[in-house]
Amino acid sequence: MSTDFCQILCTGDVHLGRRPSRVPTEDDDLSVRHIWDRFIEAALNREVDVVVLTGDIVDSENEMYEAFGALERGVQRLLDGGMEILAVAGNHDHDAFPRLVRGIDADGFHLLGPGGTWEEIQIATESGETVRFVGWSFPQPTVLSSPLDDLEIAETDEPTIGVLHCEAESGEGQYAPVRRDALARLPVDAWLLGHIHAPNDHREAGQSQLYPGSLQPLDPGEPGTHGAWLVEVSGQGASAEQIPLASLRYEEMAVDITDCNTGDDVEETVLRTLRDSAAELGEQFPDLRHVAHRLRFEGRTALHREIEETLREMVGTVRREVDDVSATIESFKLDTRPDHDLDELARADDPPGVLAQLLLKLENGDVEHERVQRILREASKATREVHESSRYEPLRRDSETRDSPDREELRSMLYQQGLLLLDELHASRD
Ligand SMILES: [Mn+2]
Repeated sequence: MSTDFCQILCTGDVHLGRRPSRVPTEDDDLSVRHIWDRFIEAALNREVDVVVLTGDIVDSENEMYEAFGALERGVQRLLDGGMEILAVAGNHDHDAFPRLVRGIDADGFHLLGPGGTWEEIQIATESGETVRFVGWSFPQPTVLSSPLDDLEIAETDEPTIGVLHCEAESGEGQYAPVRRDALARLPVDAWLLGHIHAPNDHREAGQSQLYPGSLQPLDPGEPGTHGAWLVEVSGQGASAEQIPLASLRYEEMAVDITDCNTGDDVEETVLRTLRDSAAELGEQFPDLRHVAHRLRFEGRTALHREIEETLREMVGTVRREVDDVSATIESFKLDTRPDHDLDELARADDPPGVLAQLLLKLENGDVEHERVQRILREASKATREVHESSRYEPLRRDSETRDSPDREELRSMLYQQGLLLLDELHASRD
């Protein structure tokens, strides 16, 4: 019945050896290694023809020993199951991955294009058809030019799949930058890509350009559904479907607290939000075990100071369980608006009045005013110093904390801190 020539299970950016950030560390179900094992199971259970790995499978900076063991065992199981494995090396494993392939030295385990060259390989599948794969591997940690400059592919009748670890977008960057239209001009039915951790099944001029994304999300900058991708190749081209294998999900969510009158009300609202979220997502994704929430609070409230304290205590300590799924708060942001009448307060020249004048300017985005300019400059200098401190170097590997806050983030941080200060001034006057 099926007209498929070839079934491929694809993943990339596994980063074996890294730990997902801001989740309970004692929980082995959330480890990358655990989801890697799940990926191997999925390939075996589905009896796919080929497993494609799009680079950065191991993270050479961390725990190499653990990563190597898990990778080696997984590859061996796939080979024993009669599967072909095609891989390219990424910027993080340009050195480690080729070494591993040489160590295993099996006919079914192919590293495509070692040392920054292009390589073509034909795979004959059980249906008797052949599929052509072309691939290129990172030779060093950074590559400033497009690998496509050295690629020539002959036209053929066979379906062709390209495998590449690269930055596909504008054609600029340090990690093998390529333009999407340049990818689309080549006689390739589907590109299986690596490097960008957000899953994206992009179509360019009818060609599939799939970023499978990280197998298990690694930090809050990788929200949404993650997992492997099942790619089916036929005479008509290729189609891709995500298999949500990840046990972890980072979820951003808005919570309106306009109707909350006390800190206890807020706590109750948050707990209910976590419970509902765990229940709903757990039902939708059977492999899910943990949801780390980033909560954004909205609405009008006079409870700023109290909410801030309540929430600080809840982050990292509160845990709600529904069936197999637990829910925590990874961080929160207050986008609430004050119950104070800022316009009214701003008419006075006492400390709350001066603060209210400033808050109104921040709120209206009137950042050209001299005093606002000065405060933004000082805040920018202070945050940059902290950000550039060598002490926090490890945090710069986290996509969340890689860049120091931009002007808009600073404006919003100052606004919220100003509201807290206003509450404080009111409390001390009362
Ligand atoms: Mn990469």
